[in-house]
Amino acid sequence: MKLLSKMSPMLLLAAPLLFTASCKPGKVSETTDADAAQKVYVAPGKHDELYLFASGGFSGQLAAYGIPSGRLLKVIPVFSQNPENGWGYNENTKAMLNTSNGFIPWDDAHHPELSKTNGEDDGRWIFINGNNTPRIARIDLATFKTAEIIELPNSAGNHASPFCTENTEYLVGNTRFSVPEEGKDDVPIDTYKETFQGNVSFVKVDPKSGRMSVAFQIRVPGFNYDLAHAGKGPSHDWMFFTTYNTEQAHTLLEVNASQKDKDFIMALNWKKAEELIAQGKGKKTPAKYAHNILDENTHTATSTMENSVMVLDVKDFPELVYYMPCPKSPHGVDITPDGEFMVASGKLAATLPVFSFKKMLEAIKNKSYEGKVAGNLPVLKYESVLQAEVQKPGLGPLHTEFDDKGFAYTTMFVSSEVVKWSLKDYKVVDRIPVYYSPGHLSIPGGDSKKPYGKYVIALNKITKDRYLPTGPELTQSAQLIDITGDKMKVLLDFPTIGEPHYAQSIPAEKIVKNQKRFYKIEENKNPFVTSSEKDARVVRKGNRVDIYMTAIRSHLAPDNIEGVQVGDEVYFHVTNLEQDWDVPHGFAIKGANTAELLIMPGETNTLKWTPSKPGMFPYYCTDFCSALHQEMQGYLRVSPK
Ligand code: CUK
Ligand code: CUA
Repeated sequence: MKLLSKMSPMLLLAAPLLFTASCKPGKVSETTDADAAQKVYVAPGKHDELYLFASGGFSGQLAAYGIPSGRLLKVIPVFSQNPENGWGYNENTKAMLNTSNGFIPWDDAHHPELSKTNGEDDGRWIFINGNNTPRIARIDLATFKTAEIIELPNSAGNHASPFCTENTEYLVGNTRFSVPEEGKDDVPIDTYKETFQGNVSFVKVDPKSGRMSVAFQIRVPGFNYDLAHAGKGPSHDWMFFTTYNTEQAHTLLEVNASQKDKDFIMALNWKKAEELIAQGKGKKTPAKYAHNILDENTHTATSTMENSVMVLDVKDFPELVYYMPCPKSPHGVDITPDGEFMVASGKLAATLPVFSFKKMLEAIKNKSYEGKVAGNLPVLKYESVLQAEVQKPGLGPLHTEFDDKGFAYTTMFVSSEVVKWSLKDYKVVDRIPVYYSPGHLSIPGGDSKKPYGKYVIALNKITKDRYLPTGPELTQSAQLIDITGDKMKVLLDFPTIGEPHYAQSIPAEKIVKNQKRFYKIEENKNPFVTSSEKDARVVRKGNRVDIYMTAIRSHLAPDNIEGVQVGDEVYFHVTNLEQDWDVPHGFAIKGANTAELLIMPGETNTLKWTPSKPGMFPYYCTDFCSALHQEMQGYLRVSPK
C-alpha cells in the first residue's frame, strides 16, 4: 500500500490497461460449470425473475434486461434519437429533445434511479440523468416510455444525479463542472476560484402524476461534485455528495486536482433548505431551461421554456452544508440500508472510509471542526466522523451496494474485482475478479432500505478478450455474480448497449403488474387521430397537406394519393387501429429524409416530409404484422409545382 500511495495518480489510472494486457484469454480462472448454467437458464417461454435497467452511457439511452438470463428486452430511448421506434425523429417526440440550446439529438446517460416509497423501489418510474446537457428524465414503467425531461440551469455535467430521497420527494442534480452563473458567464477562465461555483438542484416529483419541477437550487463552492446519495431512516433529511478537485484547478486536472491527501464528502441538509425556501429566503434568479412532457392522451410532446429558479447560496446559509474529509478523489458515496453509515470510495486511496451519521451530528453539535473551506464552511474532523476504515479492500474503489444479509460489495476499478465486506466488523470476507475494470455494480434493491440481494451485477468498463472480436469497437458488458453463498461466484457474462455506468434491478412482479398492453383508441386525444378507416382522408390548406391515415391488418388507408406537389409540407398522421397487444405497424415512404414511424396499437404518430422532386413514392408498413404484411402498401404521386 506504501507503493500505491507513491504511485502518481496517472500511473494508477493506467493500471487497468497494464492489468488487462497481462491476462491471457483462456487462462483466467472462472466458474462456468453446469451449476452456473442452470442458475442462469430461463427455459423458452419462461420469464426472468428480475428486470435490470442499465444506462446506455454515451448512447444516451436506457436498456431493460432480464435477470438471470441477461437477455436484452428493450432499449428505451431517452436523450438520443432512436431509429427503432422513431424517438426524436417523428413529430410526436422531437420536442422531447428540446433544450435551452435547441434540439440536441445525443447525450450521455449514467444513473438510472427507480422511484421509491418508504425507501423501497416501487416500480412506478425510473429516472436517469443527461450528463452533458444537464437534464433529468422520467420513464414511465407502465409503458417503458420516456414521459418527461427537465433541464437543469446553472449546471454542466449533471453527474451526481438523479438520486432520489426516500419517498421520491426530490431528485437531485449537481454540476460536475463548476461554472459561473448563467448570464454572467462570459468571464476569463482564470477567474475560476472567484466566479465558478457548484450548484445543487432539487427537482420535486409530484407523488401522483410524477411531474417534475425544479424546486430550488443551492449554490455551493466551486469544486467538482461527482456523485450523490440521499439519506434514509435517521439520515432522511440529508443528501451526501462526493467532491474532487477541491484544489479548484482548471488546468491539467489529472495532476492538479489530485494534490491533496483528502477531498470531501459534502453533507447537505435538504430539509432545512426546503424550510428556508418555504420561508421566502430563496432568491428568484433568471435562468432558461426546457421542460418537455409527452402527453399521455395525445402521445405528443410539448416543450416549455422556463425562465427563473429559486436559489439559496450557502455563503448566506452556511448551516446547510458540512464537509467531511475523505481520502482521495472520492467517486461514489453509498448509504447503508439502515441509513446510519455513508461509505465513500476514494478512487486513488487504498482504504474505504465508513462514516457514521450519528457521529456526524455529534461533530456538528460539538463544532468538532478541523478547519473551514471556501470562507466559512466547516470541515468536520476526520476522526470525529469516521466509523471505520475497511483495510486493504483492493485498488481503485468506486461504488458500493448492499445485500440483505449485512454485507457490502465494492467495485475495485484498478484491481478489477468485486470485494465483499461485513458491515459488522468492516472486514473483507471475500473477493472475486471481474473482467475487467468494473465501474458501478447493481444488487437488486441494493441502494434501498430493503435489499433483495441474491445477485451482484458487475458493470465492466473493458471487455478486451471476453467476446468474439468486432473490430476496434468492442461490446460493453455486465457480469452476473451469485451472492447467495459464502463465496461469490460468476454465473454469466452478457453484452450491453453503450456503456452501462450504473444499473438498478428490481423483482419482475413489481413491474409486470402495472403493464399497459395497448392504448384504447377512444382515449386517443391526438388532434390528428383517425379513429375509423372511413375517416381516412387528405386535406390541403395552402401548401400544407395533412394525410389522415389508418393502419390495420392488412392495409393502409388511403392507399393511393395524388395531388401532392414538390415543395408541399406533407404530414402523414398514421393511426394504428389495432386494439390488441403486440401489433405495431410501421410506416416508411421512399425519399422521406426525416423519419419513419413505428406506431403502437391505438396511437397516432406523425411524419413530416417536404418532397423535393416529382415522382412516384411507394409507402409501406415496415413491421411484419400479418401474413398479408407485404400487401400493406400504397403510392404517393408527387407532381411538379
Ligand atoms: S459513474 Cu461511471 S463508473 Cu458516471 Cu456513476 Cu462511477
Ligand atoms: Cu402492418 Cu406490416
